[in-house]
Amino acid sequence: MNRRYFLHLSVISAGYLLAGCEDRGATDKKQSQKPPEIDSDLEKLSPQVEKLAEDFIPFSQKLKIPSEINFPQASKPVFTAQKSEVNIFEDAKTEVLTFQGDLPNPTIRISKGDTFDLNLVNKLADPTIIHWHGLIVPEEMDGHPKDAIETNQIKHYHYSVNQNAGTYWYHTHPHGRTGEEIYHGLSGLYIVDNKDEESLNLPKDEFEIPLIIQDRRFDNKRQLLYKDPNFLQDHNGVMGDVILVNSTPLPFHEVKTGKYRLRILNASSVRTYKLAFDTIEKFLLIGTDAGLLEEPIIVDSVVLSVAERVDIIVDFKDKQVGDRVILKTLGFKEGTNMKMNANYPSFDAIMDIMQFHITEEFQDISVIPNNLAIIPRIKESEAIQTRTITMEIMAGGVWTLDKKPYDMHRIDQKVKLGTTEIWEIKNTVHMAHPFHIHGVLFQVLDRSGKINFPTDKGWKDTVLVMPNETVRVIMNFTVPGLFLYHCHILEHEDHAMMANFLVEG
Ligand SMILES: [Cu+2]
Repeated sequence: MNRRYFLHLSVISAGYLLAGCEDRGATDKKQSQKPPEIDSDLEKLSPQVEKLAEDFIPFSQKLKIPSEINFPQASKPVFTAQKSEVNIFEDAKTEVLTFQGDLPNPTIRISKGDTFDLNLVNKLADPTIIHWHGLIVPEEMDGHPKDAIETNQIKHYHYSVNQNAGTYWYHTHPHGRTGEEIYHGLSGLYIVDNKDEESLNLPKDEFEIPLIIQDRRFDNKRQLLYKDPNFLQDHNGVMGDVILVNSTPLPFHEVKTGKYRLRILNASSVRTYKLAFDTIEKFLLIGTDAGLLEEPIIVDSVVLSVAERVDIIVDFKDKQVGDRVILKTLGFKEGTNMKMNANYPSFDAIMDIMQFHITEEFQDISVIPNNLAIIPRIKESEAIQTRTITMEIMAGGVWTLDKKPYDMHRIDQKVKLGTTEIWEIKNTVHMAHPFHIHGVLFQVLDRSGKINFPTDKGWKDTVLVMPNETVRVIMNFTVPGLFLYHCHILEHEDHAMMANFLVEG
């Protein structure tokens, strides 16, 4: 086997040390007294785990924090989509794609009411375009694949931001290559602030941490591997064994004994995470894709599918200097029973994501308010019609919506500007799909399945539709033009699971 694996199952961090890796350092000694966690994947994946010990020490690299481009101070920043070599691993250069030469790409930071202005230069071999995910912008600014620019062309983005404070993101969206480009680096965070939120006194500055989670595959030269041509299952979604946070593999981050606001984005290709902490039982969910919830919800885990964001508050007050806390995924076996590439941890794999090192006492007297935001509920009675969108897999394994493989120039739905509609998204397949609509923010009315998602209570632009489930969402169409709706599993949208709707004025 010439591939090396860095998979890190939580069972290792719980102290179930395998022969030959006792020297992992102080990180795990503290917890090594605890009994191992039961992990059904351990037997299946243990050869990979042994490989890990030879190659890579988890939690040895410091979490990178993206730089920020702040508007309105920033004057016409330039994003040059380009090949770059960066240190994902400290000991090697990895060839990736970046906007400004390094990873993670900068975070866009802008206040409601301000104007966004940026030039995209395409230095890639193929056409590309940036989509501002969750931003309500004019059609020509949205980054539809029909607007992709050729090599060496420039696209000027200019629009005003007039929506809820929230954790949005950006990524390229070229026809058929979105998965490959995001996989190699072309995405980043886009945070909108506003005054209402400032008065809440939520943790900020060093106590506010953006976390972009992505699972990836690397070869033995630390180079990214995308779809494996030998495994057709990769068309169902590319899952990796190395979890990157802000482009850092299994990083650590130093914290104080106080409250932290974590803005978390799942920018993976297909993997859904069920996020939890190993030694902190409860945390607060305070926000979803497009802003704060009405009130915090106490949770012990939160499900985050591709393209979704959560805003959470975790409190390290009961920890002591020297303690370690791991953020992990508990696995999400409900997400699929489709065949995936068996060389990589499956949907139900328990995996570590990163580790927090408690390094300093801190008297945190802040209080998270009970009332965070007002979410005006869109009434069902306002809807002028209900549309049904069906998620399908066609003969030959082609992922589609309504049995029609995506055609960039076909209008699949026509909607009237200024109206409200209910969309009923019906999943007919044994795999959960995150459904994203451009040009709107929506509210989830209900879902037919059994799992209760607390994130359904907030503003959304992406919603996970479980296998054989129907989810109803409601929204107002406020911007005219041609927009997309699609599955946000990147290999599915590239396949054909995407469609166009026209909002007519
Ligand atoms: Cu899908």
